[in-house]
Amino acid sequence: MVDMTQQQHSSRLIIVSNRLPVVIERSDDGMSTRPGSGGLVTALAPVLRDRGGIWIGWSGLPDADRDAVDQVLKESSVFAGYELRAVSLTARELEEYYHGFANEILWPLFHDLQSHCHFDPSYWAAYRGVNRKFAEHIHAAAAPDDFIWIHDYHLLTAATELREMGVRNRLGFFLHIPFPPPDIFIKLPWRFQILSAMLAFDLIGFQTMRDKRNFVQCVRMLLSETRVHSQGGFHILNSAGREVRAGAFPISIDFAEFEQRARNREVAESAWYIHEALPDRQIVLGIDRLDYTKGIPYRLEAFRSALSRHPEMHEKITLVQVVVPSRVDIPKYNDLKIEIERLVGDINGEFTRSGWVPIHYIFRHLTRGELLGYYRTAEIALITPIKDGMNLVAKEYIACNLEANGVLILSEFAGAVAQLHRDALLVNPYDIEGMSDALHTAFTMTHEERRRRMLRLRATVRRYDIYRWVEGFLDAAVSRHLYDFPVISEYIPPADSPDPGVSI
Ligand code: GDG
Repeated sequence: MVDMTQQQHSSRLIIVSNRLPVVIERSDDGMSTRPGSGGLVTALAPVLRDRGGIWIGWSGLPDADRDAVDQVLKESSVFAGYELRAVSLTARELEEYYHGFANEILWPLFHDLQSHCHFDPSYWAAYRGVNRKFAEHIHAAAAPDDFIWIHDYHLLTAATELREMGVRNRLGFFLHIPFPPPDIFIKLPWRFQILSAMLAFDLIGFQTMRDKRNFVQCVRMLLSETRVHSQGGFHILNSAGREVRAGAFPISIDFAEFEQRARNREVAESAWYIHEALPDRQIVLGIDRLDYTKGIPYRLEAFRSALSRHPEMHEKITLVQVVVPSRVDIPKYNDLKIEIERLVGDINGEFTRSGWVPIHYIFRHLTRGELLGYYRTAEIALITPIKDGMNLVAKEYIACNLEANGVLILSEFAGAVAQLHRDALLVNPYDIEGMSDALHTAFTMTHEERRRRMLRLRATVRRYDIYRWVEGFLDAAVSRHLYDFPVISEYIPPADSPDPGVSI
């Protein structure tokens, strides 16, 4: 593998994402910034500093004063060690490109929820316009040798805009969310435009083989003049004299950092207090942003089913369900919140006994310390999205499970399943009784079995961490070799088992 840090830095790295990796705050004294959280920025920052680099993204403030934003970013750039450049968006652009096209069309469609889509034609024009705006900023910033790495579903058409502007740089793209199968993708009124725009990149990274396969099948079906073959783990697509490579690069976390922080005293104390308040019971942890892709209502029904079918679990198990507020001003999201709260109320009303409330429901953002405390102390993590690009919560739980006594129950439709399927308990997130069985299996699993599985899960996530992911993508962009990822064979539910979730 090419060590990017040892390359001579003639080629800078330009990262482009919808949001910048800093949060800009307004106050009476003007503007200030604080670092955003997340493994992506932690992993990319050293590479950006070393090679020289620029991060381009929206400032996070609609209709903001450009000069003031540029000034505050200039100061933060010195601190970050690489340059931060803002793309400014109007409130209207934000409404139509971000809330509209990205989050009312691409987000639900790419998570197989076409009935949630709102195919408003004005959103498409805004999406193209904002992608062009991003492209203009990239064009202005890039030198001919720079490698440009664009992230996620907000910017699918940026490369074609760049090519129209005459930009010849190598362009990489990584999709953080799933790519849907052809039957679903063809519902998109702008399916040809989106797909052909993607072919303006040189390297397209997906989270899993499943997503890469879906993309290739869509290209085969809709862009029949494109020739496709596979080579060295990539799919190579040839169209209009250009070659595009598609590969699977499962994203990960900074394992060492999570492990180390989970070990510190504040987290150990927080973990101790959580269990002290819930003595003699196993804690089942669910943590999700308020979103209909997370499968929260089915999960609550599964917990209800487990309590109904297995009375021996009463008073011995507590579900801590954290829901992080998100988009509550949108009616669909508020409806979901009401549904979750109704279910929690119903289940608690039915099963609560003196000294035991089966579901502890938290509707707020946890501090990092609280989050790690829950990760460290929960005996079971219940992660059941109906579809998810990867799901970093699963990997973070594993990294923080220092005692190696936790059980991971994981949806078959989370991208993380491709790497973790051997040692997690897999469930179909629509199968309430299957999930209820998996909860019982986890609850009764022996200490030895838990340990055996968790140690292997930890070894996998430790080995394939976020640094390896960054290195692998950049390596593939430069050297044309496939990233060595033996553990991401596509997960297919076993045909001979009627209930893969609990077959061990
Ligand atoms: C996309 C894809 C893909 C959550 N609650 C709290 C909190 N979190 C942090 C977790 C984790 C992150 O948020 C959520 O990570 P996910 O992987 O679930 O998803 P996203 O970043 O939203 O979205 C996803 C990912 O991109 C990466 O490619 O895995 O599939 O949808 O890091 O720790 N953090 C704190 N308090 C909380 O209450 N502090």
